[in-house]
Amino acid sequence: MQTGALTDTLVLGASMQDFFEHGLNDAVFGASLYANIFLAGATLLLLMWLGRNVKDPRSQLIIVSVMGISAVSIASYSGLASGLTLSILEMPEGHGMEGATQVLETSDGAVEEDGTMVLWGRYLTWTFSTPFILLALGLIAGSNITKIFTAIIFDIGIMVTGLAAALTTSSHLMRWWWYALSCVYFLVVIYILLVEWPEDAKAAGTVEIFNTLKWLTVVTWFGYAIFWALGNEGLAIFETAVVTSWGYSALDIVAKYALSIIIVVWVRDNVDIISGGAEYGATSDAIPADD
Ligand code: RET
Repeated sequence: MQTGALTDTLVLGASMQDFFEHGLNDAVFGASLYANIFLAGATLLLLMWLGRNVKDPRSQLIIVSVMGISAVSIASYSGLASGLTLSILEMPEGHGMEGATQVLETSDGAVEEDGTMVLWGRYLTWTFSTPFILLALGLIAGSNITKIFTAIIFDIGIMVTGLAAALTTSSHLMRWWWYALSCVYFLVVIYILLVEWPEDAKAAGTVEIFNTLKWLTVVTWFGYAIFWALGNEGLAIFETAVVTSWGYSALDIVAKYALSIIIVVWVRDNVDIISGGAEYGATSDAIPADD
């Protein structure tokens, strides 16, 4: 914390350095971040190694896409660990964390701040990582560009409105309004995953692997939505940022790293299915003229 004649008399928010030190000094909280930096890095290297001999461009696109998930994840968790993308926010009237305080373990000792800790960098970076998941799933399902684009656009909508829900401190109702909006976008993505893409995957001959990936994705993605609602940003059933943070970190392990490894192992062994068919992934039945 900064000290000095003027600043001593002001109520200061926690500094970026305080958050950084808290991540180092609170082992349980810090582990939820640092473990994921390590896991994302290790997954990225493993995926590079697993996919090293794949030459088919369409299969490579799927592999590059899932590598993008871990690459974004490293940046995401680095943002949180460095103290750049988290804040202590005072929740509005009626919220379960109204009037809460948060203790940060800094190197100068414990510092108590009014508010609850919000790791908003997660929602920001999910905006960039989750489209990679959907691109890979859409390509595996052999879907067309229209459906893939629709899924990705609504997915970005989920994350941006989720970020708004997390950061709104003016009104309790408005927080849940953002949450509801995010859920509407979420249902569009779930519809594509559960109804549209399984049909496409049947035609593409990838229905078996697609179904595995689909359930892994749908179940974990519902987990994120439920965790937000129960955590310190929502109903505050889990009151501390540590439980909320670990919840998301644990979900990430399945939704990102396990999913990526399953995808690359499958693609590597099924390049012929992925690249098969002249109309594969086309948006219409039209066949380009060969003149
Ligand atoms: C929020 C809160 C608002 C309502 C909904 C949410 C859904 C989040 C999801 C997150 C998935 C994240 C993944 C990250 C991997 O990098 C934003 C929590 C519906 C589905 C898979």
